[in-house]
Amino acid sequence: MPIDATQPYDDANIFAKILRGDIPAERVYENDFALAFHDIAPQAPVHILVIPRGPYVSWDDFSARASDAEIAGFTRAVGHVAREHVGPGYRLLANTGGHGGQEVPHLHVHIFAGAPLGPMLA
Ligand code: IU
Repeated sequence: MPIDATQPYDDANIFAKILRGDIPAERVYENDFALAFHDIAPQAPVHILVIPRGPYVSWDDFSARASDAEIAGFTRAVGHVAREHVGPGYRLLANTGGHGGQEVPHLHVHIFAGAPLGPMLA
């Protein structure tokens, strides 16, 4: 069920639990501001999610409230994973809110790679 991207942050969400180490994830990379791990149901040969450590529901929320250091640290983490762990070429995606089809209410950027991906929208 897609979420409302304007809802308050709920720290019982599944990615908050991964960040706390309450449930496992196949971690790829982390820095002070972000964590990257393999998606549990990959939609490409390589499918990695990058999430900020801070409590942000969506891209809307993160871009409005996060500090410059958080935005820089998160962006650098996405870039690091894309450069070092995938390729050649990749796709970034941040589903946001209802029409965006966002399911998990903690901001995540999908990195898809590992094969030619074709056109984005059917
Ligand atoms: P979405 O952008 O909110 O639709 O993507 C959520 C993603 O989180 C989706 O690709 C799921 O497979 C993935 N995921 C996960 O990796 N681990 C989980 O425990 C759950 C969802 I729940």
